Amino acid sequence: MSARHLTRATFGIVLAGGRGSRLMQLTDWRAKPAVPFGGKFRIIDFTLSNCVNSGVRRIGVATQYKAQSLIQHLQRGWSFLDGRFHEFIDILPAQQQVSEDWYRGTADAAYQNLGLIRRNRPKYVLVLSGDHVYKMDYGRILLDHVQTQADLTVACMDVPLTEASAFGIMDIGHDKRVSAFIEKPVHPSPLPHRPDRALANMGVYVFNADFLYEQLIRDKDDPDSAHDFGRNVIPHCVRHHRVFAHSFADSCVGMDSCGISYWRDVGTIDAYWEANMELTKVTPELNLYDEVWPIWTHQEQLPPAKFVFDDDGRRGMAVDSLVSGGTIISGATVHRSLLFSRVRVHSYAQIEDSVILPDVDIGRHAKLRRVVLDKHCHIPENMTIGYDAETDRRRFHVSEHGITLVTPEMLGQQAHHIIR
Ligand code: ADQ
Ligand code: ADP
Repeated sequence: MSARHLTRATFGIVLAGGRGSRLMQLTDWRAKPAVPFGGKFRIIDFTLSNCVNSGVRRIGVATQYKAQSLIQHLQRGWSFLDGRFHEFIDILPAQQQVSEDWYRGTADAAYQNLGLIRRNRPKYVLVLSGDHVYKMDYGRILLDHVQTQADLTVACMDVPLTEASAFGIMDIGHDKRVSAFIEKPVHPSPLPHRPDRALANMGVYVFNADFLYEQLIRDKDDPDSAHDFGRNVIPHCVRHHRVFAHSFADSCVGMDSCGISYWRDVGTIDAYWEANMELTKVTPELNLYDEVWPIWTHQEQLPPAKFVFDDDGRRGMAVDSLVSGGTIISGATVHRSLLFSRVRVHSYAQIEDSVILPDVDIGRHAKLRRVVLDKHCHIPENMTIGYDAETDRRRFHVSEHGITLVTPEMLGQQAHHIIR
């Protein structure tokens, strides 16, 4: 059977209800999957693009926490799938449809939408997280899944042992059958031949559809379960059923030139800043220019980015930077930074190593270094951020590695969020 047949027989459910609280105030008003990334995308675009590019085009997105802007993004940017060809993205908000509860956990989010999944009669269900930035051809994990005759296949990659406690960690045999799985172990066990690495669950699961239904129905009545895939469903399946691992390295795409498997959690301000910064390198690991594997998103109709001399003849310029449509840099200098859409940078301002989200205005003589500026911030003239952590800490959030996060609220600028 070809990968194309398998992806067509698959329903994808994207879990997008988590808060992502380690992103601090960046997720005060939006769910983590809706956080802008890479100059013009939102985090969820990567998972959804993987689905669409792989040929998995029947998709449900389970939302819960602060879902308004996520839903808006999906409606505006992802409605191009054509129902006439049985292709769609359905938004699945927690709505107490089958019980009194909101989604109690990730498995419950799938359980509460069982009717909708079933109605589509898929052979396989692909369970995904909307939280990660990566490219993956899901056709390859589906092929593996069918070949090994698994009930469940879990995508995995090896991670440094020092970071392994943040993941579900598994042991596998020579045939790649998973023999043990522990969610976020305090003392993770290393890979047999690599004492410094451990095998991590990426949160990408392929279930035989009937098998998934049985597991979700069993789990929902288990009083000891938190109704979570990682904590409950996957460990149970590993103990009682045929669970196989699929190596991510075998299904990553679009990085042929460097051969590295790119996957980022971007779960903290530091990781978020770092992953954005990587894109300003001459040849980043994540190739956004890959025409074979485009990253789809909501495209606003905006004029091109503009760089102008100001009245004093100062050159407006940006180097080693990504600058989006509708942005104007006038008499200001920008280095190693990402400027999203509709940003204004005024004369004498200096921006370095920063991530500037849409609809931001940066006043004259402002100086920003290693800053993440949230949407709608207005930086007053002469303000300096990122040069003195002690001063910044009084008003803003300064991360462990010294990245300053600035939101409109921190600048005392709430009102225009609500009246737009
Ligand atoms: P975590 O990412 O910590 O670990 P979790 O917090 O459950 O697991 O989030 C998984 C996904 O579900 C995220 O995309 C999140 O947005 C979403 N989500 C969380 N709660 C939800 C809810 N109530 N309704 C809908 N969606 C919800 C998991 C696995 C680990 C694995 C890592 C890899 O459990 O074993 O190693 O992913 O990142
Ligand atoms: P994004 O589109 O990137 O998620 P927005 O700034 O548009 O970011 O905010 C997301 C949602 O949160 C919107 O519904 C917005 O109206 C709401 N919101 C943002 N800030 C506030 C605030 N201070 N008070 C009330 N609602 C807010």
